[in-house]
Amino acid sequence: MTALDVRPADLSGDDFQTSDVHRWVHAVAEVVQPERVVWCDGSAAQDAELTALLVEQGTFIPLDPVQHYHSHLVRSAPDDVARVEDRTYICSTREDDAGPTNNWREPGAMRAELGRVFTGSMRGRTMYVVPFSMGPVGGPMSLLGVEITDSPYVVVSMRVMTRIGSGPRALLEAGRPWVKAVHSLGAPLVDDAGVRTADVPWPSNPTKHIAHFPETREIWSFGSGYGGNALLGKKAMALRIASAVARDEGWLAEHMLLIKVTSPEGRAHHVAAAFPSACGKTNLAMLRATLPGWTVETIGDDIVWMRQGPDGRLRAINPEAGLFGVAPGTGWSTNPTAVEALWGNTIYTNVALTDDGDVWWEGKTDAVPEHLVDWRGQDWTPGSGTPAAHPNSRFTVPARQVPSISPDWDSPEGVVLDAVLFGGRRASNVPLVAEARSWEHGVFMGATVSSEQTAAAAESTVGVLRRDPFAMLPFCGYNTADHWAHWLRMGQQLGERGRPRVFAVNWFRKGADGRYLWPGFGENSRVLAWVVRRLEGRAGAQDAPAGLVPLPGELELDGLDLDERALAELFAVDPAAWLQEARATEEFFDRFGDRVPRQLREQLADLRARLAPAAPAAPAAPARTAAA
Ligand code: GTP
Ligand code: SPV
Ligand code: MN
Repeated sequence: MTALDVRPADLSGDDFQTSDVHRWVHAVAEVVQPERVVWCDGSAAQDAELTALLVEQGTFIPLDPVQHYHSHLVRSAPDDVARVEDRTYICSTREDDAGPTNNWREPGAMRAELGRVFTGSMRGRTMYVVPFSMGPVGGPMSLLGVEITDSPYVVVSMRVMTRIGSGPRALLEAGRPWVKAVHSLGAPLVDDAGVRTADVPWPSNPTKHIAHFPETREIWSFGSGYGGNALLGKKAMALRIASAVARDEGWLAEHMLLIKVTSPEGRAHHVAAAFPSACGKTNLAMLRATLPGWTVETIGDDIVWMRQGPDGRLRAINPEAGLFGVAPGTGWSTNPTAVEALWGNTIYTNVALTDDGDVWWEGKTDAVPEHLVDWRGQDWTPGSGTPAAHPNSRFTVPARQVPSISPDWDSPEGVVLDAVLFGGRRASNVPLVAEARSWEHGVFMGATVSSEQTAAAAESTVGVLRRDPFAMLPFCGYNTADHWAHWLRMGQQLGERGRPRVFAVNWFRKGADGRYLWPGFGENSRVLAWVVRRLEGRAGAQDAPAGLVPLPGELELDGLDLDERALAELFAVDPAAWLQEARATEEFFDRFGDRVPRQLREQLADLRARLAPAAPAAPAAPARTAAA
């Protein structure tokens, strides 16, 4: 058997520039042996056909059409509910180029293994060919891809999440560069003996491989139909492959949201923020400001591509066209904008079904329904003792349905980026907000992001603190220490005038009673307002170990029910805990050996010096009322 011999000679090596999509599709089909091949044109008619097929085979449960226009519920297999980080590989030629935080596989060995599992993997199924664009079709910052998949659920989801069909197809056939992505559920309907088996609503395979070849810009995903494992335009291409392309070409592909913040004076600023999975990107992206006069518009909620523009400033786009948002915790009281976006054309995965054909998840409403069918299809009552919706249940919805979407959200040239925020779930230590003292300090802030784990990864231990540099731990397609060096280089390339200012934020600090100190959600507008005032040179700051924190009175807290003690705790510095954190950072850096940029070691030394007993005492917490 030939191990994945599907790279025609003219497509190998660095030469992904010349495309021969038809030859490639033909070559893949020879390996996976589908019953038929269907090219996806992105049309509403084809979408309707696939939707009808999904309903017919029991994958899609149609929701009540009055409450939910053209919307469906899907229940995945119970063992296929999140990204599988321990089955996700970076297959660079050199192990060092994947680095210690990625699973590395030697490309030849991986191809042999993939050849084994992909051979005949689509027998009895339809092979769909989905040409797509990440970013507006033909835009200067966009990239093309082709996903081959045997999952109609993936096709209809890709139609929401990316721009698919004849537009991208015309461009790649005209010879534009493109990324190759092959996805198979690994559940052929016809076995080696030619015997046919019945299909199931959510086919998958207990063995999963999500393999990336950054050097040939290829993705091979086997065995899972879920989210980032299967919608290959998203994490696989727009982050893992794109980050490696961006390193080579001098731009950035990051796990960030992107918003436009407008001050009461009508001045607009663009802010990107990197938070780990299920740590509040979608919520901040759709924030409804509680602070009078401020507005936030949505541009993106998960991925941002950034490039230096002709004017020298950093420009940013959201390469996606839809949202694959965490359902639990998204409700009228926390994120009404997201709830409004879900008026129709929505695919819900692993949420609960109400008795009247509506969907429900923990946190959607304060009142808990008396009876539900849970995400596994079983009867559920409030006394069941298990969540009705899976903690990583998601909604898939077109970005244009978000009421707060910015008119610039799909501008091909992107928006000028003014600030970058880094954050995570941190019950202790990390203050509500701090500005970086320099670009190098900002990169240090990004490199030292850590966060209590969420259900977004299948094998995560929820709540355990883990290092998640730049919120890219599972998404960086190359050595993470090289990613830090790349950010330092980008700062040089952009210069003082071109680069955004950098801040660290933390909405998740807890008091001794275990409750969040900061109300979060819409109230985060108060932090955004301080960030914007800093950009405008209108807000003061004082030095603290974490960075520059608001001067007393400069964080606008009027109308907020936050007591003095909570405010002090939000900015409190425990030098012993910080020194321990510095030790942990050193150990983390040591994993990367001499690839850690000198500037980051210097930042760590500087942090330690600031924490040393001889250093001046920690600054006063921002006071409640404005300093006269
Ligand atoms: P991915 O799509 O996985 O990359 O994640 P995301 O960062 O977009 O996650 P999302 O915004 O959907 O995060 C959802 C979770 O964060 C929910 O449990 C929310 O309740 C919680 N959350 C979001 N914003 C806040 C906040 O300001 N404060 C608190 N305490 N929780 C928040
Ligand atoms: C994440 O886990 O960060 C997501 C969801 O955005 S997935 O696309 O499944 O990776
Ligand atoms: Mn994400």
